[in-house]
Amino acid sequence: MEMTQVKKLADYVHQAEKEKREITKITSNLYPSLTIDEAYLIQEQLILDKKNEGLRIIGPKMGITSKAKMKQMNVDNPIYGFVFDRMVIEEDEQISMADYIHPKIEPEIGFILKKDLYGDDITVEEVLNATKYVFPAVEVIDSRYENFNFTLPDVIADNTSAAGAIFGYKMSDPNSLALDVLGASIKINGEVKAFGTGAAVLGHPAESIARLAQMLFKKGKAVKANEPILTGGMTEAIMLHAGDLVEVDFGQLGHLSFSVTP
Ligand code: 0L1
Ligand code: MG
Repeated sequence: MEMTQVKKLADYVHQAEKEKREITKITSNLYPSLTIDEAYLIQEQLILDKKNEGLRIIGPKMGITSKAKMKQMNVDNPIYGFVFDRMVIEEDEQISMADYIHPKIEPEIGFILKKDLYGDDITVEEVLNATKYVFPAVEVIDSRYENFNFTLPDVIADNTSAAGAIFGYKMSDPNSLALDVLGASIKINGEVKAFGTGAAVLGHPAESIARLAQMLFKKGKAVKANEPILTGGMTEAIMLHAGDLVEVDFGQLGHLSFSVTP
């Protein structure tokens, strides 16, 4: 793919994100043959463009980490993107629908490493030994594509729908909790909308970090210490609406709640 095309497509999704407007997926007409490698080139250009506008990466996020989602998209591997500073929502803030196109939320287990992880054969045990803290988190995803309708390369180019993140303040020792059997529920206006466990994330959320290390290793990069990492949704993503009071309960890991304004 020509660099001019990479830049054009990065700008296509970037403008849609800034203007909070839906676009047709890249593979519909603009570039039907888009491959995964080309999609990551577009994502890298998008990241560069955001940095040139003064935004800063806070940490990586994993996507398509559940068997159900992989089956739905007919893929075997998860994908990654990045959370930027402007996407971070403080624990006690409200979420405004006006900041998004059609936001959905996912409960996720966040990790902070105490040392970089670099390699393509890192084990769950090695990830846990390298982990400083785990914490409750909620990711806001807001695909820039109409009706969340995309192929895998489309969503990679769109920075894996990254749009917002609430990082809970409560930090836990990763070895004090069984992260695969830990549950998370989403209640909206008092009604349970979704429930899942850490095992929904590639069998164990630490495996998600191992897979992130594997993918970054191919690019000569490490999973960095001291950055919050979103490991992937423990439940299906739930659509937000103005007026929602959202309560996300992660049991021993903690609890997050927020309201949604127009
Ligand atoms: O974080 C995620 O798992 C979402 C990845 C992109 C898929 C989507 O937007 O539903
Ligand atoms: Mg997610």
